[in-house]
Amino acid sequence: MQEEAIKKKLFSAVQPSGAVTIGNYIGAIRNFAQLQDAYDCIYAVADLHAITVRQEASALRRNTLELIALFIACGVDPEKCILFVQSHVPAHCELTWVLNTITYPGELSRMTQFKDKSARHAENVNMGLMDYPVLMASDILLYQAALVPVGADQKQHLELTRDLALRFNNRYGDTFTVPEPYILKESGAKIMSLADPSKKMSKSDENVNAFITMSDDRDTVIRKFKKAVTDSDAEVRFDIENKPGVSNLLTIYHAFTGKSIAEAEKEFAGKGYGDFKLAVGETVADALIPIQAEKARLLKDKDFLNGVMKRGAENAYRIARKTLSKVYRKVGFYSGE
Ligand code: AQP
Repeated sequence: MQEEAIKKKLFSAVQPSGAVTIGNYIGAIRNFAQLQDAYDCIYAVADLHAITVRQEASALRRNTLELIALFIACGVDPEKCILFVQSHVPAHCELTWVLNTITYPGELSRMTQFKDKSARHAENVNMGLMDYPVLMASDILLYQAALVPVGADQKQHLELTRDLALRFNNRYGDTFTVPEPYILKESGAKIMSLADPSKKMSKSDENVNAFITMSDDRDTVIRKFKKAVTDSDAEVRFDIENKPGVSNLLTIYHAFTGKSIAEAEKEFAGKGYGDFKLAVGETVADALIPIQAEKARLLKDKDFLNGVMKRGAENAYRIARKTLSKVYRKVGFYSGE
């Protein structure tokens, strides 16, 4: 008898909350293609998450389409993975409601991201922002994902997902797979702001010099790297504590060249920060060009992208519906059948 190996399910998502940065790319998107042969991958454009921070409607629509194109341009193959837009599968909101009833406000108000984003968007601290981790738990649990590739910044949310899965399973019987973090081999999966290396690089940063977007042109990339905050000595050395700016640039250089940090330190030994920043800028700019060209080509074929999204949502819904029916049965919703 022929045995077919059952692949583990892996889920990840990116918000269309702005132009995607090289932080999102290094920490998430570029790994997605590498994982698609070994795992059953489900990737979403998390537009429901994005509106927890105010978005302009037309920009959100454009960013959603662009993000689908970017995933594919970065090697995600819609024939191998499920690639879809979160709001196209209503089960995400439906499961969130049920999970809300086993989540305590204290555990949500303690979340670092909630505290950070509340401080950054003080004029719009809404319930959705607080409930963000429960929606994220629903994303993962709906697909019975065993693995979730997470950057350092999302570990706390994954912990909550595991707590909610266990809590639900204990109360209602075995329902959800309890997911494990998929720790990426790359060290330094967290890329910091170019303007303030104590903060993570974020696409919603108000200072455009703080991040490099995947669509920045060559001159812009180089200009932003030239402006990157470093320190007052002149040694290119990896030391997060004392030289966070230089260490961040070395991490980016390592991510785009595959050279080890030690090799990079050697390469720039005795050279000034000017040369170093220029080399990092040129390397990143060169690496972005083919991705940008492929994305532009895909964006010209909207029918193709719409087809990918439609098929993705149908396939996602097929899996999500099974989990949701099970949940509804367990909590006691009358099915009418
Ligand atoms: N700076 C980063 N370094 C490494 N990985 C990062 N990720 C985000 N920023 C970095 C990873 O990207 C994935 C998708 O993130 P997201 O868009 O869903 O939300 P986020 O983490 O909140 O990303 P941003 O850029 O900071 O968005 P905004 O500004 O809208 O909040 C995740 O896997 C994340 O780990």
